[in-house]
Amino acid sequence: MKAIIFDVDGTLADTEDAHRKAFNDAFVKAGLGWRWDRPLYKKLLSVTGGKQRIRFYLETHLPAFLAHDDIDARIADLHRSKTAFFVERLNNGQVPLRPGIEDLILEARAKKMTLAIATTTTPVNVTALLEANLGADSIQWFACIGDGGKVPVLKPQPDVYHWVLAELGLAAGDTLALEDSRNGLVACQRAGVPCLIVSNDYTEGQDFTGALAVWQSYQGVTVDKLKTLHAKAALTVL
Ligand code: XBP
Ligand code: MG
Repeated sequence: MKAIIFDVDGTLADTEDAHRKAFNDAFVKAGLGWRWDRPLYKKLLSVTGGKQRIRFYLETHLPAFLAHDDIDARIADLHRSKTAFFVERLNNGQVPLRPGIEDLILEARAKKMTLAIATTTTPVNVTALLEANLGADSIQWFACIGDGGKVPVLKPQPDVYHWVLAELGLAAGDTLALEDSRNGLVACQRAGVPCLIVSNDYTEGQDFTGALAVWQSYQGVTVDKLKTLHAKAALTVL
């Protein structure tokens, strides 16, 4: 195991409720009567990417709205507004890292492991989350940051993992990805990247067949535990 690749949403932090509230803030600001509650948002999470998620909502709940000539621009405007509300929450310190994540990152850094990020979210969301929780320098701790701005096609397609592996110059099997969702797991599988799932309230109960393991928390997770898991997976493949 030469590198650990971190997903962001649901892995570094339980961000999805903050995303959900930011979408709702944007809908209110735009004078729309839409409101995404938790059960609805859980369903909408089947589609990654905020713009794609808004479109999916319209397709499934308000198909007539899609007939607007300027629908793409409307969705883009709504998403820009949502991102501003989300970043405001991050900057206000309202989105902490998942318990155990900071210790794991600091230990991995001390052990000179290569760290990377593979996410489908908007780039500014990643930098704001890292800066708010780990300090301004922390962006430099990651050898590369693959995000929704680097690749056009999001998870569950493997593009962001291919991009990260190419940047790192490593084979998929030499890395370990930390993910929280089925879409993340499938992206890993399609790229051949071994994947540990640490689930959360939004992703618990999804189909995680093929994950190296499914855990519920990062508390007590050490680099050695990850290496043991990774080594066992390599043996199984042989
Ligand atoms: C996370 C996502 C993201 C966020 C929204 O998926 O699907 O789209 O919910 O972010 P993953 P944006 O953890 O698998 O990367 O609104 O910035 O797209
Ligand atoms: Mg995730």
